[in-house]
Amino acid sequence: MNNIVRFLQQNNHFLLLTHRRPDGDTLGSAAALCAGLRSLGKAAYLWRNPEITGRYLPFTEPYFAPEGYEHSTTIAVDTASASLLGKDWDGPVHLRIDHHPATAGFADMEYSDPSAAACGEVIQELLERLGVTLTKEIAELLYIAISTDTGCFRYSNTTARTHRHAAALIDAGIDAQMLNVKVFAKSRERLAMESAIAANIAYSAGGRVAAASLTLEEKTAVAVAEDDLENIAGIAQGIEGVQVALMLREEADSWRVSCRTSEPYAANAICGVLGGGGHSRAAGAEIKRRITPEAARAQVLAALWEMYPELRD
Ligand SMILES: [Mn+2]
Repeated sequence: MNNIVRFLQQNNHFLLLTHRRPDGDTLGSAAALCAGLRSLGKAAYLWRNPEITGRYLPFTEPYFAPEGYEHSTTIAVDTASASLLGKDWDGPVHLRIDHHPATAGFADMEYSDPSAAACGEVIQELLERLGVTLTKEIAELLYIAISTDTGCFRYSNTTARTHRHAAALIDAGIDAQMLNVKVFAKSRERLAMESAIAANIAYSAGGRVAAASLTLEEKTAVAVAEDDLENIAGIAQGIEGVQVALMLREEADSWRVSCRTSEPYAANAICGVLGGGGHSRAAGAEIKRRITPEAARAQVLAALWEMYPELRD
């Protein structure tokens, strides 16, 4: 971390990049870093990610770079690979700050701490090292980053360190309860989608495996917004007894696969069979074919069984 502290101190005119389909962690982390750099007298702005959704817009809009802002240093935050760099971003990346396991690097300088539950934890520690005062404004952004990536402190990535970070944020004066309501409130469309998903969950291996899918047609029928699709993999994961939750979501020409697991099953190993990757408890992959939901499920289950034959019925 010493290297990146020095790098941030020595450079200026930052542009902070968020990943594709930006979530609370990438946006909260980038905005908190942006505010922190500004407090050190630096020029810093967020790149206007074209895929940002309404849920996080109010928190991040004040940091968006104005038309014509000339940056000299770019930082990608919470971005595991070059293919996840924000849609339409094609410039160089000077620094990557992340919490995903190391992949093929794409930035000139890289720092990733996979033991952190959220990139927000890494940013919080980095700001402390930079001597940035934890203002309420910065603390709110870090709280959004950490609470969203931990499912409001419920996922297994949550550690004592995560709670210590959150405690420091609450000490800085944030209203955690109000933020939880803003970030986790469920829309009616989301509820309708959850009920559509619940209706087609297939259980196997004595209830240890749950596979669910959402077709484009089903998605259109319940009229969900992009925001409502966040963490749909968590729906099957929250069911009693489920240790491997598989969520398949149809896109125009492909299927997006999300996998959530509990011990001893490794989500990144299962998704690795399909050419994807991620964390041990949460990972993803893509099936780049137009096939039926049944065929997509069969393919994902085959990948699961290849890794864990004992889960085959
Ligand atoms: Mn993250």
